Amino acid sequence: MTMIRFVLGDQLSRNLSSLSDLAEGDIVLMAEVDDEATYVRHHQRKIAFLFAAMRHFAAELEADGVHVDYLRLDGKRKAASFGEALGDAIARHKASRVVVTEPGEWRVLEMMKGWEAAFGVPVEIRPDDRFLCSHEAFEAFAGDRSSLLMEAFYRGMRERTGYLMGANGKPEGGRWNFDAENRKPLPKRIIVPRRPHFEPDETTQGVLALVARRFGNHFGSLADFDYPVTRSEAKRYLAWFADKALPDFGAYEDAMRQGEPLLFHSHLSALINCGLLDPRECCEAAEAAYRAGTVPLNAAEGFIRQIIGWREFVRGVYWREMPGYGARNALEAARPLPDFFWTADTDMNCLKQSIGETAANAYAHHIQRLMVIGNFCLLAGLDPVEVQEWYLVVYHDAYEWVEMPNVVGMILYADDGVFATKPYAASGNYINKMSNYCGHCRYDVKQRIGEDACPFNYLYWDFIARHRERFEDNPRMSRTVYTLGHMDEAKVEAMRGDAARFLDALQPYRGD
Ligand code: FAD
Ligand code: DLZ
Ligand code: SF4
Repeated sequence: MTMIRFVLGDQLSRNLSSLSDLAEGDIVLMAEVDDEATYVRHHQRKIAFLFAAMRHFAAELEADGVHVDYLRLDGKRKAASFGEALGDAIARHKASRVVVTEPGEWRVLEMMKGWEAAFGVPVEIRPDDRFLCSHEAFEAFAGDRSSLLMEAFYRGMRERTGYLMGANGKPEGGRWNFDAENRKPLPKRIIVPRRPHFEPDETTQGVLALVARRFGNHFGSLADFDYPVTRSEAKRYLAWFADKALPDFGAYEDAMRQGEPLLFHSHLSALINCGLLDPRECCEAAEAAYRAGTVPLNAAEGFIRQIIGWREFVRGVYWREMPGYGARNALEAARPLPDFFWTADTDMNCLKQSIGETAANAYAHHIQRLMVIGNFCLLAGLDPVEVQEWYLVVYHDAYEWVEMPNVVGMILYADDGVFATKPYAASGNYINKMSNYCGHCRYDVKQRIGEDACPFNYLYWDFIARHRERFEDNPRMSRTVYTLGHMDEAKVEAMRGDAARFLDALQPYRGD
């Protein structure tokens, strides 16, 4: 009666539901498979991070006496896909039962559902209880509503978890949300804390060489890889964040600065999403720092909201709206992704910096993803399917459950407002207020028309004009539509002419 417990690359948690009753004689199967690295051509750094984390996780299980059957991409025994890895392992070990934890993507869940019939053994798919909100709890929250508010969901999560709750059942500090104290531009003189480095050990170096060899033609760079790849490194990084960066996380959460890709952000998403950190322990570290008086409430609350609020919420939206969510295109956007998304070769400095940092680090922080790159995708009317693939490829924390709602719902409004009350559209003014990018740009953020005008300005008004009918009755957009209606007609014509010329000149990407 051999049992196989198949653990995927984003399930590297000892408290995983599929490992909860691990017994002697059981086999833990893990597999580096070509299909997962290439069904979209993931950033080299993302593949390296995940393979290094998988190999270390397997080694730690083995050190604890667990029998791990680990297939390396460059090993003697290998498999091209999850199905092949499992089928071969069932035959090899004469296994009579398989246990898995549900995956983070619909595509993989569909595969899993076919395994029982394909391999003739029972396959038990267990819930992923590393998330704090189960599918059932999310359904109970969402009911049959056609639009969902994250803030309402978040309040429920605060009550359920007890995080930052006062003894009287009221939220700590008397308010649920302290964003009024956040969203500040960065003062000129502020010291950004230096990050700890995690030197690649022999295992990680082996993975880096493998990825360079096999996926060297994928997007991005492997240079100076120093991200945590083990549970203990991840815990050290969390402790460093809670101590050194979290105190200023809230205030400067929306700020951007050239040459500072991380500022006060946690840089923990990839570690949480692959299972090396538990979302609960991240919230508990933030709350403990607040209770100890080393972190202000606006910072601790803002951070906890991102995790038990946004992170859990978008996961709920993904599973509720699938299948079919990825095909939504309410604004009928169809323009191909321009080549500079893969090269960072553009005169628009904010995009050049944000995409360049994405290539270097497989990371950009939320405001770069949302208000620079995402804003451009929205205003330029880029094809939602191409935009989704780009975001899934380039970020080391990207899995469909989290990437898709952020792209389809948050940046593109392609779902017609399942959870965004209005599109996150902004002109250059916003970027100028929150960053120093414009000071280094060939365009002039103050101009709306002409050769030197910031493209975000004319693209913004062109977007409003294109979608005026859809948005004129939206209470959060009607003032903007009204302003457009009262602008000088010749000015609007000129901006729309500039927008058309700019968009026509965009070159789609043509190959490697
Ligand atoms: P911090 O700024 O330190 O925030 C703390 C944590 O909150 C993050 O680690 C993350 O776990 C969570 N979080 C914050 N915002 C969100 C959000 N909107 N959705 C889900 N979790 C959130 N996040 C991913 O983990 N994977 C993705 O593929 C991804 N794609 C995105 C695509 C777009 C278009 C946008 C606008 C956002 C996307 N995000 C994604 C959300 C967010 O940008 C990243 O989680 C964040 O930038 C990661 O950096 P950090 O760990 O430093 O986050
Ligand atoms: C992202 C990824 C990559 C690149 N490679 C592997 C792999 O070789 N083996 C593996 O188990 N998981 C990998 N992953 C993560 C999976 O794509 C992820 O588990 C599914 O998308 C479900 O979320
Ligand atoms: Fe970006 Fe416009 Fe500023 Fe240039 S001027 S950095 S394009 S917002």
